[in-house]
Amino acid sequence: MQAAMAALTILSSTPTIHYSLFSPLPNNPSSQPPQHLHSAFHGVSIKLPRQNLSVVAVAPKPLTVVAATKKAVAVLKGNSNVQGVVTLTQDDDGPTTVNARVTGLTPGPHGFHLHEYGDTTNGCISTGAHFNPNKMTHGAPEDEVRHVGDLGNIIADADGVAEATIVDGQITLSGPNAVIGRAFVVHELKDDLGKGGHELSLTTGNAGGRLACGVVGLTPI
Ligand SMILES: [Cu+2]
Ligand SMILES: [Zn+2]
Repeated sequence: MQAAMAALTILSSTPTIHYSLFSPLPNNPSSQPPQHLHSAFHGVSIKLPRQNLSVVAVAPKPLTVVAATKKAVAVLKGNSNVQGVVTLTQDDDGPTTVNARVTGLTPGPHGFHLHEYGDTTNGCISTGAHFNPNKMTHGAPEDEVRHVGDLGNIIADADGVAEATIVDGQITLSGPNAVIGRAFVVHELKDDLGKGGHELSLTTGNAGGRLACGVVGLTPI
C-alpha cells in the first residue's frame, strides 16, 4: 500500500515538472527552466558558427549581403480618409530605401517623419516626437543636423496621392537606432524643414496635425 502511494506521488509529480518548463520565468524560481532554456540556446549557437564558417570560406560577400537584407512595412491609418503603406528595405549596413504611397491627402506637400514610439493607443499622438536618438534639432533629410526621423515632405498630386522613394542613410533596420517598432506619421501641413522661423520649426517643422500613422514591423524579404 505504501509502495503504491509512493508510485502515485511520483506519477502526480511528473506533470508538475513538465508544467514548470512552460511557466514564465518570474513565476518559477526553480533552476529547471533556465537549464532547459540554456541547453536549447546552445543547440542553436553550435549550428550557426559551422554554417558561417563554410559560407565564408566559399563566397563571403554575396552571402553576407543576402543574410543581412532586412525588409519592414508600416500600414498608415488615422481618423481621416488618409491611408497608406510604407516599405523599408536595407541591405547590410547600407542606406535604407523607403517607399511610400499615401492616398486621401490634400494636394501638395505633407510632412513625413518617423516618430519615436510604435504606440497608437491614443491614435497618432501616442507615437511621440520625431525619432531623435542623437539629440539634434529638426531639419531636412539632407541636413547633417536633423532628427533621424526627418524624411521631409511627400507631395500629393491633384488626386491626393503621394508616392515617394526616399533613400536615407540614417534610417536603419538593425543596430541600436533601428526603426523597427517605431512609427511613420504623415502630417496635415508642409514640413518647413527647420527653416520656417516658426516657434515649432526646430522641433516639428510646423507640420501641423497627424493625419495617419503606422508602426514599422518586419516583413518577409
Ligand atoms: Cu511627424
Ligand atoms: Zn524632426
